[in-house]
Formats: sequence, C-alpha cells, structure tokens
Amino acid sequence: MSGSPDRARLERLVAEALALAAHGRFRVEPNPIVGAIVLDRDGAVAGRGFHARWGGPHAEIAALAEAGERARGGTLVVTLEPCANSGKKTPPCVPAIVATGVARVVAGTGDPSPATAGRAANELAAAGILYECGMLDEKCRASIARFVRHLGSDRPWIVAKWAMSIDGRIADAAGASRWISGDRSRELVHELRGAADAVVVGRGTIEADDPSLTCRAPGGRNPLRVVLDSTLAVSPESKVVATARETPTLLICSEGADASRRAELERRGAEVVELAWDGPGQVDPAAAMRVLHGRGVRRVLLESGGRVAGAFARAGIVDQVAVFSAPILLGAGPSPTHGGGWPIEEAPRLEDVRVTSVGEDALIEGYWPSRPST
Ligand code: AOF
Ligand code: ZN
Repeated sequence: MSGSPDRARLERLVAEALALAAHGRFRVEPNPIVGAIVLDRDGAVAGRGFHARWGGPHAEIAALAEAGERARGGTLVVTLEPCANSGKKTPPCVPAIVATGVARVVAGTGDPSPATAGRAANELAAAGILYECGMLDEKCRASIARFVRHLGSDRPWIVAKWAMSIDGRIADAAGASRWISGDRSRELVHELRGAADAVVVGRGTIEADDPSLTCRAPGGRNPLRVVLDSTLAVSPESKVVATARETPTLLICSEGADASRRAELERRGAEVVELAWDGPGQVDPAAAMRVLHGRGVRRVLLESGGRVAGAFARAGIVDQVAVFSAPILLGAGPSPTHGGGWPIEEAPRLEDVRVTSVGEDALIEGYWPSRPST
C-alpha cells in the first residue's frame, strides 16, 4: 500500500464511504447522509464512520475517533465537504480535523448550505492541509439530494410513525392500541423520539392513550411535546400537561379558543399558540409546522392517530414514514391515515424503502415521493 493513495483508489474509497453513509438513512434527515474513511500515513484504513442519527456526531468525527493517533499524517476521505460553521447542533468539523494532524482531505462534493459552502477549502489550506473536493461528485451529490431539496423549506422534516396490525389497524374497534407492536419496536420508538426535536400528536391521542411522549431510551433527550388541539379541550390532568414544567409541552389551537381553558393549561406549565381559524375541529397542519420551524424545530416525529396523520399526508407534508407492522389481526378498527384516499394510480408510493425485522414486527421505512405520481 502506498502512502499517498492514487485517484483510482480514492474513488473506490469515496464509493465505500457512500455505502457507509447509507446506514444513516431515515435517521439523520433533514441533515445529509455522510460517510468517511481515514487512512493512516501508510495508506492503510485506520477508521470508518458515518452520520448515524439526527443531532449525533458527523461522519468525519466518527471516523477520526476510530482512527485516533493513526490519523496523524494520514488522509481523510469524506463524501461531503466538512462543515466550518458553528452554531449548529454539533461543533464544526474543520477545526476538529485540523487538530488531528491529517495531511490531506478528499471530499466527494461541496456542501451547498450557504453557511459553510466553500469554507473548508480556505480553512484547511490555511492549516497546511491538502484539500480536494469533487471526487465522485455526481454520486455524492445524488446521495444528498433530499437534504438539498429540504434546505430552503419553511417547515421541519416530518417523520410519520405508526404501529399497526398486520391488517392495517392502529387500534381495535373499542379504540385500544396498547400494545399492538412488540417490546423491541417500542424501544425503537424511544430512540426515534430522542432523535427528534419535537413529537406531534392530536388531542385524540392524548384522550385515547394519555401518553407521556418522553424519550426513555438510555441517554436520550426529550423532544418538545406538541399537541394539535383546536379548541384547547385537552384535559389539564393529562400527562403531557401535568408534567409540562419538567418537559415542555406546546398546545397549538385555533384563535378564539376559550380563554379560561387557556389560562388553566398555562397555569400547569403548558405553552399555548393560537393559529388563524381554519374551520371547526382542525388545526391546519402546514401552519402548525411553520410555527415549529420558526422555533428552530427541524425534525418532527408525528405520532398521532389516523385523522391527524391523514391530514398531514393529504397536505403533502410527510417526508418519511416509519411503520411497525405487528403480527396481530384485529379485523376492525381505525386506519393509520384516515379521511379520504387516492386512486391507486395517484397514490403516494414510498421511495427507497427499507424493511427491517424488529423482534417479531416488520419496520417498514420509506421516503415520501418527491413528486406526486400522476
Ligand atoms: C451532517 N452530517 O456527517 C456532515 C454534515 O446541525 P449539525 O451540527 O448536525 O450540522 C448539520 C450540517 O453540517 C449540515 O447541514 C451540513 O451542512 C454539515 N455537514 N452534516 O449532518 C455530517 N458532515
Ligand atoms: Zn461537520
């Protein structure tokens, strides 16, 4: 193995890093999926890494951590230009890269985010590090297409999650939904909550299940709990309201909601935001999501019942779906996306689908189609 890898080898390494990046699919969006490989000064692989979850370390940092001291004098190969900007969820990568003493950085494609685009070149050069960008440019750019498309969006990335019976029901005919999915699926839901900025439900879910909506995964962080409740009819005794002083809860209602109800809910520590009146019995999902975006929420886990999930789906503001399909037959009960459908030829068909076994359940994940089918 030569100390300085040639172009053909670098291209193979970027391709390998792209395969690593794909392990982050469905867990990092709206961030880009990114993979990285570190070679030591002799050209041997010393570390591999990828961006694994929203809010977690970037790919370069993971690969450099695995390489440790072996990174000194070596080469970092990464599918995306390293970030140079601070004020995000994680510290910028460029200074961390400089600190490891690598001699060379090879990036697959430039980062289109205005805050950091092009900065790695100057900053790495200033530190005496050789930098090349554009190795397998087209493939690397294609790998971050969803990130790029979402960059200018005025709403968060929305992951719709539900657990259903094998015959597509999210509760039995009496409304009971505990527990359709198995233990392992429910643990995974806690991980999904821990990697979301906010979890969103409608009032119906609070009334039916009285969930805590906290993250009980080890080391997990609680998302903001958001309830869409046009008339503020949610019970002040419900868990999300009663515990709002420890874990923030935001209630989004329509303007004109009862002032005394509002005062009572606020007295318990819940925060209330009013939206323009949008007809009886509903809060406009897109408007609610814009409110969350305005507060810095970038990734939402939608854990609502079928009526609210159906409204999001029909508004076209679902980006990703995570469905736990459990081997139980209910025969009757509500659908996960209630309230009007599509003829088959117009129905949204998920893209880049991944099916994973989770205990005895199947976890089916996919991206909402980028363009509605015609
Ligand atoms: C990632 N993963 O491996 C790299 C990224 O909010 P943060 O701190 O996670 O930063 C996200 C930005 O960092 C993202 O928009 C992109 O510009 C840059 N690079 N992002 O999520 C990675 N290398
Ligand atoms: Zn970074």
